[in-house]
Parts: sequence; C-alpha cells; structure tokens
Amino acid sequence: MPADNVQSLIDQLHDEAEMDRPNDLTPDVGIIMGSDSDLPTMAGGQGKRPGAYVALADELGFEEQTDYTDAPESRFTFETFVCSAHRTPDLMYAYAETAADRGIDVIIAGAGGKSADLPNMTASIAYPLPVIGVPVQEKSVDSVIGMPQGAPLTAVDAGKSFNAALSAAQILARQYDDLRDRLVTYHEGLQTDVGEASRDLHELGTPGFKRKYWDE
Ligand code: RP5
Repeated sequence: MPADNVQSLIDQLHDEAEMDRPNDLTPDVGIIMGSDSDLPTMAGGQGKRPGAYVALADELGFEEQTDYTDAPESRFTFETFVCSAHRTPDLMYAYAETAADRGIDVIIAGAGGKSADLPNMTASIAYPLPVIGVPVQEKSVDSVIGMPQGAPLTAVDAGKSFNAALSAAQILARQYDDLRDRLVTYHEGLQTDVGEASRDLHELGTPGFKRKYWDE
C-alpha cells in the first residue's frame, strides 16, 4: 500500500488523465528521476554539467509547468517528478500509465545505481510513448540500455541529460517548425562558439588564449 502522500500523487495523475486537456496546455516533456539526489545530474548545477533543465529552459525556451491546470505562457513546457521504481513502484506505474492521456509527448527518465530500472520499466509501461533514458552514473548504463528485443528505449550516455532533452525536443520538432528553428539556432550557436575559440587560440596563441579565457 503506497504511503498517503504517494497515493495522493497517484490519484492526482489519474484525475489529470481524465481531464482531457488540450495538448497545447499540457506539459510536452515529462522528466522523472529515481531520487531527488539525481536532480543535479538531471537538471544541472551543484558542480555538475548543464542538464535537461538547462537545455529545455535556457537553450530552447521551454517553461516548467508546476500546475497541470495552469499552463505557463510558453508553448513548449515540461514537468518534473521524483518517481522511484523500487521505492514507489505504484507511482512509477501511474506516471507511465497516465502519461499519454495527460498529454505528455515524450518522457525523459533518469536513475542511478546498478539497478537503474525506472527508465526501462517506464518505457515498457508507457509504450508506445517514446522514453529517453538517462543513466545517472556510469554503473547504471548497462541496466538502462539493456532492453529485450521488442521493448525499445532510447538512451544517452551516463549523466548526459542535456542531450536527452535535445533528443526530446528533436522528437517534438517533427511536429513543430518553431521548435525545429530553435534547435537549429542552438546548433548554430555551438558552431559560432567553436569558430570564436579557434580564431582566438590561433591569433592570441596559447598563452594569450589562457590569459583571456582562463584568468577571467
Ligand atoms: C536510484 O538510486 C536513484 O535513481 C538514485 O540515483 C540512487 C540513489 O538514491 P538515493 O539513495 O540518493 O535516494 O534509485
């Protein structure tokens, strides 16, 4: 029997699934993780490289939807939950089972440890909704990607939740030209950064480059 506060989340998910809200008012991407200790990897910060939150919110203009019935202004939104496969299996099941009816178009699921089962179990339950798995640690890679034939899961390398977010946006961009343009702009920015670094390194020389970029 789930704890009361877990049951209340489960009930809420089922209630929301029955609301039949228009797709443009529901979160497009669902981010779930096995523990709040995964948040630095899934979102970024606390000494970790930028994560899914940074990719979606800062690079692609998504907004985080924190109230299912009150969508933010941005057309593209995501929501975030902690949902442990082992400690709250009923919540994991409810999230995956209701995701499509709640209007989620793609799920990003991250988990750590050697038994990182949240991404693959979510993919099986939410099928055919696409799920992108993020192994939070190196030792989680095998358990995330090791799916049997017929039970697909797309996955990124350990800790690369930023790329998981880009992949999620790529999936959505098949439907939305605006999002496609944002992805192209982001990619052009990467090219510009490399171009700048290359010219500066060449023209300033290594000591000058280090002075300009490393001593700031
Ligand atoms: C996994 O166990 C979680 O995804 C997390 O990466 C790991 C440790 O969880 P905590 O003990 O920090 O809650 O299920």
